Amino acid sequence: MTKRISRRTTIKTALGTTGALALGGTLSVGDAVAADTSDEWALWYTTPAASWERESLPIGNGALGAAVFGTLNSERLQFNEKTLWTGGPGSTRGYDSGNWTTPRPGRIAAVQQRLDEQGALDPESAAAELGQPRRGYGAYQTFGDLRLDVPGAPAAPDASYRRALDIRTGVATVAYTHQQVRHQREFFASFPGRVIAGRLGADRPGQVTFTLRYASPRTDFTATAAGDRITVRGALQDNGLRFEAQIRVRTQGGAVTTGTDGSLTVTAADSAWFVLAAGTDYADTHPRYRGDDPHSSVTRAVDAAVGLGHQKLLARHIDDHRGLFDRVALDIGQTVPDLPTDRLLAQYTGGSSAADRALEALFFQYGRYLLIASSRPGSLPANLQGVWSDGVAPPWSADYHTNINLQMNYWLAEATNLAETTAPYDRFVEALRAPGRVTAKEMFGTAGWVVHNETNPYGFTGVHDWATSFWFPEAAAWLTQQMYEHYRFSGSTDYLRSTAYPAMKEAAVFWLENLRTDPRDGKLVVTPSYSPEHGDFTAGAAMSQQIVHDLFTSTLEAARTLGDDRPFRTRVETALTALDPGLRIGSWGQLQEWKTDRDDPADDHRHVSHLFALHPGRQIEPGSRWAEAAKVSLTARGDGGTGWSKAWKINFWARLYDGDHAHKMLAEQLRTSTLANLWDTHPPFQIDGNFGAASGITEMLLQSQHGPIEILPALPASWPDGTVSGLRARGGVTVDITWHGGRAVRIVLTAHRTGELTVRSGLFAGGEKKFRARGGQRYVFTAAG
Ligand code: FUC
Repeated sequence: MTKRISRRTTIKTALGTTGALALGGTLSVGDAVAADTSDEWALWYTTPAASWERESLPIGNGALGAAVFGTLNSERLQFNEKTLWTGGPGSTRGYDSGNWTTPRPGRIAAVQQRLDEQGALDPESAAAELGQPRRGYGAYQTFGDLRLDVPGAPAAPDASYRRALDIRTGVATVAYTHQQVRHQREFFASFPGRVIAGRLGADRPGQVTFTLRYASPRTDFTATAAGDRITVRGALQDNGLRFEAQIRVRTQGGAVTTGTDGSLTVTAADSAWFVLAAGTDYADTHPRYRGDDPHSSVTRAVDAAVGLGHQKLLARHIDDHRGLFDRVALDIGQTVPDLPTDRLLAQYTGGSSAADRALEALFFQYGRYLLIASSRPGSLPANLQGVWSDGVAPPWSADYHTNINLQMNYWLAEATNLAETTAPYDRFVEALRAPGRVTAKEMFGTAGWVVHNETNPYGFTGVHDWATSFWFPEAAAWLTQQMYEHYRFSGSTDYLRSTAYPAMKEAAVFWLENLRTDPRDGKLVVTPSYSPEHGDFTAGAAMSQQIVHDLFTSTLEAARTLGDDRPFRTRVETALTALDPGLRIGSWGQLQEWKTDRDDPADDHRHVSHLFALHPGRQIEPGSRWAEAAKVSLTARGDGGTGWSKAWKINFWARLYDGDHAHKMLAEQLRTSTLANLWDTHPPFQIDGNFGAASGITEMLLQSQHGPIEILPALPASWPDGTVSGLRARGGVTVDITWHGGRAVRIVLTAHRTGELTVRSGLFAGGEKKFRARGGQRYVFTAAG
């Protein structure tokens, strides 16, 4: 079905051989560095990037990221290291983790009292009571730019120019012809090698000449060059965080000379390649958040990569990347046109063309690519911009917003078969518990752990005073949801016991101690409660209740699975029975966002928080009256919103089994909230929308949140024929589906664990098949059988 248009370039080399060199293949000296420029899984362009945000192409290995510009006479590789953050302990502005700097005994109880009496409180008054100015929060920093100045390169591109990112291999390339010489650059970020690597080649010997230099918007560093190495060292002025980057360059032929300005110049080489490693002395340990000086680990990484050699480094990178990326294949009837990605996007209508399908499939796989590139074990999780961030003052500090954004970043991880990418998330949550415990004690006077609306890598678990976003103690509970999902997908009780359950239980303890009986109806409620960034403070807003309901339900399940002690289980059971579940239908048939009927049918606010129970929660069953009410609310909110909001709506409509509306939201996101480099835009660039959309597309094809595996639950009319393979369902199952005319014709389930499975599809008589699957077995169902 898929037509693949190959633009594999055939190049005459200096040695007189002619051939198309696959990127992963042997690249001999003097040959052009010819990439396999097949377009099926590539983003490509005919001009250099003029804008970091809209056009640069991201590569990354989790800890390190770089944005490739492809500028002809001065290549710009803007790069990041995930832990380079101002703020926190030692910040010149002071730091308090957001905990109240002076005790406020009885303050929360006083607000609860006012809510009991008045029913609502405006956010400004609540912030005056409970907030405080934020100090020393800090911001994610660019590490700087690696510039490759190429003297004599043309100033402007001509028809020979091409800039591409192959998301299947994780290699970015820039190629152009100048004065009959074909030049090519390639860049990748190796997870096994812990480096970013680049190579410059030409199809004639002696044609590679450039100067490599470091540039930064800060002045807190020294850059020195010695031999084939540039060393950049410094400490952030704000908090003294030490950082170091090293770059080493190797050539075939030609010469390398050092500049007193810390640059290296390569002259008349046949080809040259370099590696870059970077690190800081950040550690994720409360309360100091400092570890070893980065010098030796950075030195080891660059030296090991140089020792390995370019070809092996590249081959290992591609193996590692494809080991994750290739697990899922998606064909929704796309034909990849011979069109640069910016034009493909500009021409996209969400209609029935095969080119539109190509963009949708690419966008899905790009979401997976971005997660692989920005979330690997050993560093922090993907932040608001993944790992990519330009400048010293990114939007929202490029932090970890926990009122949806960080959670959304990981919605796709399990179902799209990238469970390994959740390790940094788990570790981040684990690291938040120590400061979160302090906040629970100091602000609430209780046990448990808590974090509010947003956090940084320095354990900011308290509050600030921006009225509409400072208060959200439910965030800790919500964060643990992904961990329980990891267990539900994998079935690993070891993981549940060691990792998920301790975090869940401690979040549950916080709520057991902090719920309060609503004098109006005797139900347990969260108070004060604030539906994210919307409306007044009240008691028992729907999302607050649904999150606690979800946490208690999962904690209880986990406690039973692990056989945790009876008294604790009884406590959770009792609280769950008394808890207001946060589901209520209002006067116009809507699912209420608040406990009282305050919803405005004309309100199109981007947060649709009261539908948490539909997605990412599992409290609302499809076909129920709650699902109907959720649909009324969602319809009223409309199809607009910021990038991530549209992405969430794809998931909602998929969970309502409305594939056409889910597809409409996908089309809205691509048409109005996607930049030329396919980054999601809020605006500005925010990566959550990329991840949320990939999750939504998956939800259209496969769901399992209620237990049964649902095949093609929300297939849109515009995807009548297709195949998907390698998706994961809860219960440890890999799922492959082929469909024709909107109906599944072949389902392959690979069971990784032994257990009862229920599979729902029109393929089965009565719409359902139940059987006991044996771990390691593959089960094939076809229309004929
Ligand atoms: C939440 C959203 C905003 C933005 C911010 C980073 O607070 O409400 O729209 O996405 O996160």
